Amino acid sequence: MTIQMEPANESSTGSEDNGELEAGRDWFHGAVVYQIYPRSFADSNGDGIGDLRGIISKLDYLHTLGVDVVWLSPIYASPQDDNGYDISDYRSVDPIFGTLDELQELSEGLHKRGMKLVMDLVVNHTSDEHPWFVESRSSRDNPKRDWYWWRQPRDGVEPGTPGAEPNNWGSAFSGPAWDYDDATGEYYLHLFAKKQPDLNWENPEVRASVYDMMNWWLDRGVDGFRMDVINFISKDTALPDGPRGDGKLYGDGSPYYLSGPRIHEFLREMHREVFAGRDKPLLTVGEMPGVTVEDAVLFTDPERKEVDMVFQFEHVALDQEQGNKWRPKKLELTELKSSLGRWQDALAERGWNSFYWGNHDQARAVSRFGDDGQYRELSAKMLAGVLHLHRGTPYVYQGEELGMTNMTFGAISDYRDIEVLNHHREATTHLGHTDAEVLAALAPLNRDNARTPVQWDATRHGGFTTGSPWISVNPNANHINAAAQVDDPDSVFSFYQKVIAFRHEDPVISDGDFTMLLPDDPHVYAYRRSLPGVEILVLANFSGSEQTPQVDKSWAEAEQVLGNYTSRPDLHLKPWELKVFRRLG
Ligand code: TEU
Ligand code: CA
Repeated sequence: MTIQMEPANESSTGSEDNGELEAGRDWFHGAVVYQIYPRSFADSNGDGIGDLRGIISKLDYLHTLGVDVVWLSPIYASPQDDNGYDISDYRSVDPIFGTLDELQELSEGLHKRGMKLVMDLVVNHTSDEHPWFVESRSSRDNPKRDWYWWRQPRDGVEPGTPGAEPNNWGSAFSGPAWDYDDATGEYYLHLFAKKQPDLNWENPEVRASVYDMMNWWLDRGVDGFRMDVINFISKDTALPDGPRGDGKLYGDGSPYYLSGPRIHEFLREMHREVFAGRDKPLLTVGEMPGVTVEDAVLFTDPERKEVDMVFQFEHVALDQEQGNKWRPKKLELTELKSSLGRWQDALAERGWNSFYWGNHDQARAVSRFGDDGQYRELSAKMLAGVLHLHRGTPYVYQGEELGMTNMTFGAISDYRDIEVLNHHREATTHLGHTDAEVLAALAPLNRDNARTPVQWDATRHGGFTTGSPWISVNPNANHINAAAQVDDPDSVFSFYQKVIAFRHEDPVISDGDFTMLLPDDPHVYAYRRSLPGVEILVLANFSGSEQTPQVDKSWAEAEQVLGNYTSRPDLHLKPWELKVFRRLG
């Protein structure tokens, strides 16, 4: 079966100027992307798991919000060990989510409303249940043996016992990055879960098969890909031991696979084999944990033909000791500004930024960067403004537009995420921590915070399901929900509508220059955007106390075009206030 897509009707989303873009200005400069994590979005059949039919029922909601693109986290056939990031068939839809026909309907429904569909591409690894891996593990001389990373046990150590792994790398989900396979007496590499063996991109057949699959999806009308950990696909084939940090059981292999030796070559080859010559506007975004600004410029320089933009992780590592999410610490606003400002500057001439506060792997934006108590609505709106008015393509993670918060889980049995469950087991059994200590440490930044279901209304389970949800719904769904917000002009949702429309309508937002102001102010995030003849000032208070930022006083006379309080013609900021001024000249 084929998914026949209609041409996108741009006229309804505010991106109607797409046809008239100046040369060199890419369409996605003016676009906003919305991420759907299908398992937690909307359940249509009462089995407690979100599905495609559920998404289809919310297309008008997305259209009302005004987003241009939907990025759909994986819906492919999968044993669901990592909620679909472990794929066993790239060309089919997992029955828990629906059917290929329903995906076609979703795609057509988006296109009809002027939105695009971007699929998740998970090709650093497959599921261990993918036929490629089933074959690969079947014998040492199977033709697909070399499609994955198989290595001999370490000399002199009993195979299958601790220390016999081919190197000391740890997996992102605790334990070693190697699993011993009795049948053939070798280990395979898995940078993530055991059920996520890494594909060997050195093998040209692997690359050709991936490109083939990508072309199959594009031919069926999808509009691009978000590429999972795509900067991990090229590994140093010597697979050397990595440095061992304090209190760590395993070594860090990332120096040998992060933006590895052939990464740019692989992405350029992918571009040539998959994207080149396709004339409709597509979107490619590479998820790249640990990517440096220098490399990001190379990845996103349009002339190099690699990807349109990358997700970088610097600003979501600032609230942790040494980037360890299980050791949270207070975020310093000055560090956040210096980090995001550096990315703005580095990609000003060449390349393009993406911007996000949250996704399915991160804490909820308002709980993390704002104040999810007394100032929840104000700070959620402020954060929306600060993020979306930067130079770069903004991403909204489902529920963020409602100001959804982190979840308070009780016991470890309330969690579902493999990363959390594995870490809890390792920390309590091998690192000597108590259950209470581990639960306290993982509360603020664990991934399940983002995975509680979208809160649609105040009915049972937040209107997400009529059955029993696969993960608890946040009890605050009784007052934080879509039904209460969509028609309320003062809601967080309505504020998101405004900032999204702002990008669509004002070229100074989509394409203006960026200048960070007041880098040393510990409470105020301030920046200017400008094009010849017009400039915008963004002032945002990241604190619960009043602030008077030291910016050019003449701005007080400019028109205030956006704010989260009633506008006042001055430069003072109330708690968590956002003020945006615009002037000509
Ligand atoms: O995430 C990649 C990644 O490195 C992390 O953000 C990871 O989720 C973890 O939080 C590290 O602490 C991508 C996907 O977004 C994630 O959901 C998958 O679990 C992972 O790849 C493996 O496919
Ligand atoms: Ca369902």
